[in-house]
Amino acid sequence: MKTYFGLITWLVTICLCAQQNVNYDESKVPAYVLPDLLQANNGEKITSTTQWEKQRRPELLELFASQMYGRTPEGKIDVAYETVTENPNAMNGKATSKQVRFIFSNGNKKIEALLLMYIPNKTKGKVPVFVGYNFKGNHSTTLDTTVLYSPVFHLVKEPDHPDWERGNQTSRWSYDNIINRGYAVATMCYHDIYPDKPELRDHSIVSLFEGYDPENIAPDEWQAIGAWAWGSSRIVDFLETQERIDCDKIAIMGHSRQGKAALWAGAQDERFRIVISNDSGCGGAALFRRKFGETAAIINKNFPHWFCENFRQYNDKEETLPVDQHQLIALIAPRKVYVASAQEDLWADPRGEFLSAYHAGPVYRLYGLTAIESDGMPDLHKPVMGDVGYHIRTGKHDVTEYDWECYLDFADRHFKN
Ligand code: GTR
Repeated sequence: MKTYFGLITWLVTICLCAQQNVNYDESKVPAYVLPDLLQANNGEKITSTTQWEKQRRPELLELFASQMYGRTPEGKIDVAYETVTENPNAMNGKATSKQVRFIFSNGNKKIEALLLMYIPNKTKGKVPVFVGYNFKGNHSTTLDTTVLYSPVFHLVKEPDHPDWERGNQTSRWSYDNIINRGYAVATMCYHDIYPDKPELRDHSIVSLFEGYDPENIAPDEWQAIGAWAWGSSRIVDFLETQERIDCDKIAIMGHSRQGKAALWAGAQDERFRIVISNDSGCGGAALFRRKFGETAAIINKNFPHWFCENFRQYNDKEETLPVDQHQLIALIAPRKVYVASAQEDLWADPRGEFLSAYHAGPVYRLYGLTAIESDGMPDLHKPVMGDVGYHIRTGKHDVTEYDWECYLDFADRHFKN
């Protein structure tokens, strides 16, 4: 069954690429000039971290908000937490599990989400934590039968799709390894925050905010990626209430569309001390100007509910974007950032993902931190781990045990010294 679905996904991707004229040829990458990280809009050179923080960083945040991901509303909505289960003997006694219902409300309407946490028992006191969304429900990340289904399961589940079955995404969540190495983990199904279909916007948390009008969307209004980023910050708000969690050591890990959201969350919310992008590709770590693999036009067509409307004006005109993705990565400085690619994941443009991490370097150097030194890609399975990290592994678009090993090593380096 799984192989059958794998084959279908592969065929669909091939057909989409053929239809959409996708470039996979490095020699056809156009010559491009990246927008300058360290030159302010008024032409001034940025030479200090103060100037970066006061002048250039806010300018770039504004551009990403108004031109790409949409603006995160400043208003707040109420969030209540209800602990649904707590088990001190989860994972054969190695961990304490917790399931917590988040109830978002604006007074008239409520939306619920479900957080699943595992906290190591062996380590006493506060522990660092990985935050990350799962794609198919908390129950898909583990065989633990006490783990509940996502509140929007009935709305988003593809009928008979094996990935939605209990435990079918366990390979993407190295819970054993994470717990053994002394980290907690907190995950939520991303559909709980914004069910990933344009027609389900009314079921998203976006619909709770003041001014929400499904018939009238402002060109810079936030969409799904903005909402997912917002939701991960709400997970952090909750973690701040948890006595076992070390809130100075929060990492966020996002895969693919969630890698895009993780980078945007990390750019906006400085409580994320490590930001990890796993195969995030177009609209995530990959440089738009390379036009390699998925492009702005393709992503806006296939996922019209991910980016703000303003972003559509850059379809087939990436060179006119006032930003590129190295600047998104630089917004995370001086906090740590890690970008990962997979060799066969050409759709996500591994080289473009690497180059973004590389070109974020000038801002890390401004802080006296270690950036990626060379624009030559590291060999397969040879991670680079300074303050900016990168690896490329063999295989497909996925999150693997190997990826987690690297993220844990990177976190050890920055959280345990
Ligand atoms: C693809 C999309 C990518 C990536 C991926 C995923 O279909 O084109 O941008 O986000 O989905 O999230 O798995």
